[in-house]
Amino acid sequence: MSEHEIKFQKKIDAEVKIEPKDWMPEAYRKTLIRQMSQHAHSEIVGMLPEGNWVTRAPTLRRKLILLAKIQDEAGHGLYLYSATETLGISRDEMTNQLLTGKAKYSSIFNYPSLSWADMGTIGWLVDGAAIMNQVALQRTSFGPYARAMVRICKEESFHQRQGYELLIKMCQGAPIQKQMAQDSINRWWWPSLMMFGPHDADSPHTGDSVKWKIKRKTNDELRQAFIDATVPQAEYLGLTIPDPDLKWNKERGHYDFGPIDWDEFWSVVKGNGVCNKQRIKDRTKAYEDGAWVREAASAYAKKKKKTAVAN
Ligand code: BYC
Repeated sequence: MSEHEIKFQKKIDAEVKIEPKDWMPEAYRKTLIRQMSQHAHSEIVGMLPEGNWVTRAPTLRRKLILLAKIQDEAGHGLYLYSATETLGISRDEMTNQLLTGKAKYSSIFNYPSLSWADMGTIGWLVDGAAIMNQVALQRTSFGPYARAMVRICKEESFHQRQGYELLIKMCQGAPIQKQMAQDSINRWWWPSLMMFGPHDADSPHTGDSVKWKIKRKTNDELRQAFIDATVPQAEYLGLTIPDPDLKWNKERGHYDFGPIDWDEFWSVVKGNGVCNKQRIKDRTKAYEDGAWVREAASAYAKKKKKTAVAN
């Protein structure tokens, strides 16, 4: 280990945040750029399954809530892109990596949103899983990432609650509404568990990320905490989690659960999910349609700079 590396690790161990201009190992910077840009892309791509239902929200109140949530996701993407830029990568480069398939985004957003109940389930399970991961990230070692997560977590908890409230209403409604909610959980439960990433034994990045305190908890620890918190919520709704092996284990003090289909996970991550192609097509179109806004904004910034210099 070099002297720089020893000093860096000492700082991490003493819980001192690493800031953009501090010395950091190249591998730390690379891991952060990879994880944070993947996180930002997930927020932006994550707007698409919900955008699908804005025009079909059943009431004005529900439409307003959904729109507010989707706008929040755009904001999260922006905080995260800005925080990642402090590591020396440009927003254009990150967008290019997403659109050319070089950068990943969360597997969950390659599943289709087929019914209105999915708007509740995405809030409850998908945002619920996201919060479980993001609460830990508020204490991540890189300052700009940790600070961005504080605000994101506050907004995510509103998202989770609005989803759960939507499902409470559906479960108290007509039998067909409750059936829609059940069908929705049947489709989203396992993909939500996959959001936490592969088992720790198969996770190549966890070792370094835990050492550098980028990750405060491992994939399996967070997945277990999510299951433990969510099962009683499903019981309250009167819905069944689609896992015959799910059972409280008194000795462990946790729920045991069935095997996750990792072949499905890797197939989706590699681009073969139901919606992968459509998601990238939609993001590419949005990027191209927005070109005139970027051009106008930089022309305006240039003009302002010129005027400031002249004065
Ligand atoms: N999907 O060594 P591992 C939201 C990849 S959005 C796709 O465990 P790591 C919301 C991983 O990248 C919230 N790929 O990796 C928005 C790696 O591949 P590469 C999104 C996955 O990084 C709108 C390989 O598998 N949250 O809340 O240590 C509406 C090996 O994995 C996935 C975040 O992004 C996956 N699920 O741990 C509603 C949180 N899992 O890069 C809601 C920030 C793993 O070597 N990210 N891979 O090619 C993290 O905390 C970590 O990156 C992960 C993975 C826990 C996801």
